[in-house]
Amino acid sequence: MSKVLVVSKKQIQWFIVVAAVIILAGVYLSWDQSRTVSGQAAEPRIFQLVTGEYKTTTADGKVLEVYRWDPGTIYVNKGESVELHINGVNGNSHPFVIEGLGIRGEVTKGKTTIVRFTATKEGTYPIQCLTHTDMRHGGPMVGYIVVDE
Ligand SMILES: [Cu+2]
Repeated sequence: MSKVLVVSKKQIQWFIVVAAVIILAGVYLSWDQSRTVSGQAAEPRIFQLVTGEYKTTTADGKVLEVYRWDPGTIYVNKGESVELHINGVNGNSHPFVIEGLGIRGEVTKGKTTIVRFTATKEGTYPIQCLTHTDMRHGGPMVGYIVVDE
């Protein structure tokens, strides 16, 4: 006994339509996943900074000394992943805050401090050394992170 399978032309058309939908859905889903994965794997943009120092002696023998972040201004885009690699050159210790980003840290001589952030709001965020705050304390050691759209 053998079974005879009777397939109508309409059934074949339906089969082709269903197969096409499944293939297109698979292509769409795999494309969508690969887009998401590459988005998450985005490398941060790295900025190299150093702690620098200006020092001079006035005509009457007074020593003036100021520590600085160098470069003093950094421009980033809103939503981009950023890393600051701050290398301690001048000055033994620079404890700092970045106002508005909720970041605290310290840069010490001969070491690199890495600061990671993604700013979600436009604005200017000061990076302020807590030791060298003004002229009387070897500052102002302040820099600016400018976040644009
Ligand atoms: Cu400092």
